[in-house]
Amino acid sequence: MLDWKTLHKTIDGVERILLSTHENPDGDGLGSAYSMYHFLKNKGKDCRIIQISQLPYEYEFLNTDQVIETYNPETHDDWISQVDLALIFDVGDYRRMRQIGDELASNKIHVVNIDHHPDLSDGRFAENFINMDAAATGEMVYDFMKAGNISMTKEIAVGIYTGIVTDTGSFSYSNTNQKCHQIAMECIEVGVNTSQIYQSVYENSSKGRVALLGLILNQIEYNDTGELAWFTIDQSMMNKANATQADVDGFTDFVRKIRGVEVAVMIVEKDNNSCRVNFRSKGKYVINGIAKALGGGGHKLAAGAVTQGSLDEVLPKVLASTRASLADQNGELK
Ligand SMILES: [Mn+2]
Repeated sequence: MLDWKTLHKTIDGVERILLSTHENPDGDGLGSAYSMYHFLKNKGKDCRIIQISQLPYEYEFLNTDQVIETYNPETHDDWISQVDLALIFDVGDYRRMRQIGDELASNKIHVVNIDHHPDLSDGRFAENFINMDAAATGEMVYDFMKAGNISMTKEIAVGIYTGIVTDTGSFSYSNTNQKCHQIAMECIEVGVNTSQIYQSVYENSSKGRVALLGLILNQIEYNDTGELAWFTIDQSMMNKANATQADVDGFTDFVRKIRGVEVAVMIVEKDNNSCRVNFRSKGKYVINGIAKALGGGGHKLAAGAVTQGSLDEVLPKVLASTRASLADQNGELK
């Protein structure tokens, strides 16, 4: 059990608090920050959610009163330099805060990590609250509220519910457990509109996203056994579909749905010298070791990395290490 009471005490002793999450934020990081924001506002704290990326459209429903800000050095650095505390959600790696992390470090701010991923940035956080058994960071925020006897408000519940529903794929992935459903029940009791959140997150695809999906569907490749499926997205496809980096989120989950596919891999060309790689597994194979070897990390069945090199360089490297890992786990010769 994590010592959430200590965190409550830390918060009670300070005034100005920054909340943040990783670049390309998802429902868990944003929802967790949103819950905590409302808890802290209710306590009269001076707090802001500032994150590095453009807010994905499907999470605009969390942006009531424009509480989720995209980092801008000119308007934020002064405020950030004077915070007493920073609470970072779901980040996995300190570096995934980008310039916000640099600002916090150069101002020697006390930075607390709240996450269900292992921390890949050893020692960068002043304090770590890590629970790798939690289905979502939102579940940890729930535990934090319970430990402080905080009653759920609708706003706190909306954030927690969003974190859990997105990280469990709407209560479908193997990390879904009884507690997820129990928390969901509590959220519904205080008025969370679950179908509205579902529609915002899952029935809100941009036309660019659908056009890009159309381009990849004919390009999925498989290994001999059909257990491994992969596809790539280069810059020309992004341009043709008029898609953004955020539009590719979820494509790997989509390919994992194919019958017989155990592991799905997506490689997206970010620029001429770096690629984003995502791995999803149905459960037969653990894939975060492959992601870690590429400089990333994540969960056993959902992981990723941003790795140096052009798409032409990265693709064979990723396929070789994935094939080798699958063969190892199958006990076969490479
Ligand atoms: Mn998460």
